[in-house]
Amino acid sequence: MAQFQEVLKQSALHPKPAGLVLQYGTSGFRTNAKQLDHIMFRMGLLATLRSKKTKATIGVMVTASHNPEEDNGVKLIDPMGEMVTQDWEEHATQLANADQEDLLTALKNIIEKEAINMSQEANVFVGKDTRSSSASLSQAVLDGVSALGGHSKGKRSGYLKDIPYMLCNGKYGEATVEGYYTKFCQAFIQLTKNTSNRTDDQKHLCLDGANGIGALKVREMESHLKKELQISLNNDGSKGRLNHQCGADYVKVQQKPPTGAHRINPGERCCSFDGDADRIVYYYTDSEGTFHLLDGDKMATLISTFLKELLTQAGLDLKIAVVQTAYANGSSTHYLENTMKVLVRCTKTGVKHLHHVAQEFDVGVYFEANGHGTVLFSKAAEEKIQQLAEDTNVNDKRKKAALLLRNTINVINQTVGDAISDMLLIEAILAIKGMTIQQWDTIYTDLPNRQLKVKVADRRVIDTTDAERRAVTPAGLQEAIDNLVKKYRQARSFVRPSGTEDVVRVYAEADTQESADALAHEVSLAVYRLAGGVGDEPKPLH
Ligand code: NG1
Ligand code: ZN
Repeated sequence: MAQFQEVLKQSALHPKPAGLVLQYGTSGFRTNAKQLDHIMFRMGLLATLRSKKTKATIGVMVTASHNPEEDNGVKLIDPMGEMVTQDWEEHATQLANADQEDLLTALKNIIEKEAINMSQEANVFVGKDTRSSSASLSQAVLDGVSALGGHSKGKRSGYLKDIPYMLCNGKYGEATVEGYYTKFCQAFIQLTKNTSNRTDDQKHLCLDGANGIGALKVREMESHLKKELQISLNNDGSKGRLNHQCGADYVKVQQKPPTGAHRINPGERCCSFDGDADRIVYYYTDSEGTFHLLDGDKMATLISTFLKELLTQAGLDLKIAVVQTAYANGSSTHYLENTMKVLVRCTKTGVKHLHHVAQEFDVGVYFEANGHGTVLFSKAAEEKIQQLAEDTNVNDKRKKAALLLRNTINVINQTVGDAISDMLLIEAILAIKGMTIQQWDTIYTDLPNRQLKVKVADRRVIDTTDAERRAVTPAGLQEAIDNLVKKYRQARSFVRPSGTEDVVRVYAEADTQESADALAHEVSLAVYRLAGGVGDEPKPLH
């Protein structure tokens, strides 16, 4: 077939380095940008097949999120804005690793397995972040799309979060970038309309854009906010490097403010996006100059408490749950379950897993501790809220709650975690509750914790179960961890192979920072010894 001839011809321009094996990981393929050209071309092919199969538009995002500037990555987005299914992740890995001469066979295998009608039209949206490698890599995706006769719906050089949004073809509002801003900003203005006496101080937010795409989009969006939110934007991409000493990952892991920000006044509300603006964390410094981080767990708690109160006031019997991963601070889980009486579920790391579980509830609030997350409402829940908001026979209290719920739904980007939408949601809740960032912070106190990385020869020797909280292999590792955990109070620890870096991640929490640090170190040593550590043995933190 002529189509396959074209694939052959084009693929020669995007050759696969011999011997390179890459895995479709937590968030697609991610590695040094120099190794990704053939992957991009092949993902263009795969997205085209996926579009033919689903008879809908597929998104391809060229980004490595919070990774350093020299990395890049790619992930595929399904028609409703979700990550592609497991089967297609496997197809992606197969296609990516096929040797140059086996590419057509690998492609034909997928076509056969999925019974794809090759005469079906295909449409693909391609988006990229601001990395210097993103222009040529996204071109490689487009080459893949056109080699299989797919149409690329414009070379989208913009914000990645609007891709899933537009894929929904208008389900969440007018399907244009302009519609995206208008919808979220209008909902925010509606939500904050009756919060009397908001001073300019309260309307002010200090934002670190990580020198990424979110910063550009916030600039474009600002006028729609009509001064109801006044943003001081730092690390806006005009000079600094992407994610370099700034951004949500830096702030969360280093537990300190980003560089490149203005001097933060005590109590000033600040937040950081990551480079592709799907993560957000909040922070402030207190009058003693101590830094306080409010991460994904704090956001999930604030949001779920707010929604639960509104559902009660509205008299709506809808099932709400919070979905977390093993990295959620134990204090947050304890507070949600025991004080708020909210159902909490734990899944494997990676938003695709959280998203999936959140869909099981009427209202599913999901966040990773690192600030990646959103809220999902079932169709039935949205309908009930809508009906109540329009019902003329309900009392004022119920009606008011229903209207607030309706506007809350409108401020949320339900397709994926979207830092801009999350920011507007948090800002609206704080405004409605008249809450300062310190008051929000004191809802519960985080247990001291520590995350470390251990280099091993092959991280796949670690296999986990129970939402990654227990290691099944190598033999003896889980026992060693259990024995170490017993030595400390309020302690918990687990290890898992990273899906985005060639390391094993170690997490530990305990009643004091010293204990959390010591436990994390001891567990790192156990990993090093039992799972084939390479390089120097991990050293104690103190
Ligand atoms: P890995 O490298 O699999 O731990 C990291 C984050 C995830 C998720 C992905 C995708 C942690 C501990 N892990 O995954 O939560 O955000 O990157 O960006 O933060
Ligand atoms: Zn990201």
